Amino acid sequence: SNKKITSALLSVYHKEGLAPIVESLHAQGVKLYSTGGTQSFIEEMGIPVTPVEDLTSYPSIFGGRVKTLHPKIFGGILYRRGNEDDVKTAEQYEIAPIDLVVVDLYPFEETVAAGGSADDIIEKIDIGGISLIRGAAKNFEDVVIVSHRSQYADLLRVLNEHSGTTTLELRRYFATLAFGVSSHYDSAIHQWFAGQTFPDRPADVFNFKYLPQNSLRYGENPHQSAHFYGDLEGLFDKLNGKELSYNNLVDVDAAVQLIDEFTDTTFVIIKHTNACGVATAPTAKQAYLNALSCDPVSAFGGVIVTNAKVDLETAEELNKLFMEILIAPDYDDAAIELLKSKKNRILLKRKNVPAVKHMFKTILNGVLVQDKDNATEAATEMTPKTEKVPTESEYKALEFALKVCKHTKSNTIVLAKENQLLASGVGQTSRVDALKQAIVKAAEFGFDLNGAVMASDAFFPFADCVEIAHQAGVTAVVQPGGSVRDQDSIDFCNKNGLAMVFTGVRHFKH
Ligand code: 93A
Repeated sequence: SNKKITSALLSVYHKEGLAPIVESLHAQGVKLYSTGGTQSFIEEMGIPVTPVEDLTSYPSIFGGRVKTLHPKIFGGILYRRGNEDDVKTAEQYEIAPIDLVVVDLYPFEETVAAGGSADDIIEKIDIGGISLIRGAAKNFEDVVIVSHRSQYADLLRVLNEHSGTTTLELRRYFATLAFGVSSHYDSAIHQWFAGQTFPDRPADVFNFKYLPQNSLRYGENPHQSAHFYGDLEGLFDKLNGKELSYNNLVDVDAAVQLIDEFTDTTFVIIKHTNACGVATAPTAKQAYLNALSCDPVSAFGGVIVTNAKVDLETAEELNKLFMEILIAPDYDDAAIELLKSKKNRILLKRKNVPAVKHMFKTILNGVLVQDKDNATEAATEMTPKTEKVPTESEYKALEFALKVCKHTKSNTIVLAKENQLLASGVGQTSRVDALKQAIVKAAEFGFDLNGAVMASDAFFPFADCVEIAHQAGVTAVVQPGGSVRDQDSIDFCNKNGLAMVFTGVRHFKH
């Protein structure tokens, strides 16, 4: 099944890198065919070449739209050299074999990226080239297909080190690359058309599968293999540390989403996608220390994110904690030096690039797509439902609590004060359990809940949550409202002097 290349069709858009291939083919005595521009390029090198027009007896017509689409060309590529009938037919119609096809397609994606007009873009839909690629790849038994200029180096090795002889295995390898090229090319065309035809469909539904594929060492657990489709380098500069794992990436996403809720100097500590520490303070160091104090046990091995530049005094505190990842918009030089002292510690410097606008989740035999939860309710969007109205400080605390609540797994209850998360109950099957968990945690880490506020991701179907919260010292509550029994909770608050506001916006996170 070893085959020596005796003839080649070259039809390439970008001519760079082609000269050494032409020289080498010529030196091996390979007969060359080519299309107009490629033909001129070869002729300028002083090397003989047969124009495809001589094979087809047709000129290039319709502005080049039809140049290679002809049985003499496709027959020469596709006939089975080992099939008697095919060989006879080839003789009968004087179809010469083409053993090597080198194509570099019209630059469709580049034209879209450069903001070309629709006419311009459509003209860049390659027909003949893609057909040459498909045909030659299909007949990998007999034909070598080089489908992109990035494969020239591979081809040169075949020519120079193996005198143009290929194994079946190698031809199959080139065919595999070729179908990758053709499917990518057609996907890009589909993506562009879909964007024009269905302008309201989320663009990243079409886009995400075109993102670079990164192999991960493993998935959520070591026995699961995994990939990340995305452009991490576009989002972060990695200044230090090991490779990000699947779970790291999931936590980085959670961290970034939560920190983006805050404008004042804030630190967030994430553990398994939930916040176990959040605090806003006048200085970065204070914000970090307050966030850490929320639950220093959970913070161990966590992912930390801040919206402030990390200075040396903050780095000195951070350096005492074992953490997986630190994300910041910037670092002082001295801070980075110190933090680099642990070689596995991942230090990310965040770039100011927006992430995708939609969320995907596989379920059953399909994918759910939804907008991200971009709603954040300010105090002005909170409607008091009780006789007592929250104080200014309570309103600030309610806003703070709600931001954290929104980014915590349901069912969730968040207890907070003005600038600090005190405790939360996360991912519970009942909201009462979430509240009880939060109260126990707050006590464990020494927080007095008197005067604290409570946020709930969804409405209270019974008065039990406000009752338990009141016993723990909570004085103000924010919830979406909307239960048929809202009045039960309102009545309890009125009787016991709590303030409660409704937002009308639910923040489930499953
Ligand atoms: O317009 S096409 O789809 N019609 C064709 O028959 C055809 N054959 C090759 N474009 C066609 N090609 C493409 O022309 C190749 O894929 C390559 O990108 C380009 C090379 O043209 P030239 O050699 O004239 O520069």
